[in-house]
Parts: sequence; structure tokens; C-alpha cells
Amino acid sequence: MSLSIRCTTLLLALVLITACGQQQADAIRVENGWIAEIPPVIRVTAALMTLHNDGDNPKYLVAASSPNTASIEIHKSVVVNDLAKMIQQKELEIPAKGSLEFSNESGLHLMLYESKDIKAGNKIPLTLSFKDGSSITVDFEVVDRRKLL
Ligand SMILES: [Cu+2]
Repeated sequence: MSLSIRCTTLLLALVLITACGQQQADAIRVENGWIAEIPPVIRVTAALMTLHNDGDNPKYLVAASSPNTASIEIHKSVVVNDLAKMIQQKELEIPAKGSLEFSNESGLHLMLYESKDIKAGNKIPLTLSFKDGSSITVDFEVVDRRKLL
């Protein structure tokens, strides 16, 4: 390979990296991501999923967003003095070669505010952002919650 071709290849690679801007969280897989259907008058709902980390380093989920919601918070449901509460989580570890479950059992969920088009069958893109600056965007399917219980 001549030097000029190698330089062109390197330049192209740099341009592609710059164009992408944000690094893709390759090691992360989202399994069974879904959002609970809500009637149009209610604008708040929750999303559940299992996050898998196939990488050799722990990953830390720090934020989530979607064009279909005004904001998303990471919550954990807990019971304090017989009262159910939701506590916002700043950072959640997905262990290396491990997984983290957002489920009724763990109490972890994504809270979606001011949501739109949350109708059963719709696919809603959610972007999950990690502490290392990487992110991943996955379609979550809206599901009628009653069918799951
Ligand atoms: Cu919540």
C-alpha cells in the first residue's frame, strides 16, 4: 500500500469518527425493552428492559432521552415506612460481562415525562447514555400492561 493511500484511509477514518461525534456503546445490548401503554390524557409512563454488558469493563448508565418524551429519569421504587417511593438514580452500574434488570422485582425503571404516541404497538426510540460518553439508541415497543400481568 502506498503512503498516499494509507494517508487517505487514515483521513477518512478520522472524518468518520468526527462525523459520528458520539461513540457507540458497542458492548451494551438492550433485551426486551418495552414501555407501558397509557391513555392519551396521562403523560407519564415507565419503561423496562434488561441491559447486558458484553465488555470487559463496567458501564455506568447516567441518562436516557427520546424524541417522544420531554425528559426521562432513572428511578428505583422502594418502600420506606410502608410508603412506596421512587428515588432518582444518578448512575447505575452494569457489571463487566454482566447485566442489570429494570423490572418490577428490582424496582428499577425509566420514567418518561410528557410522553407522546405511547400507544400499544408503537416503537419508541430511546437513547441510553453512559458515563464514558458512549450511547446506544434502541426501539422500545409500547405494550398493553394488562396483557403482561
Ligand atoms: Cu418512577
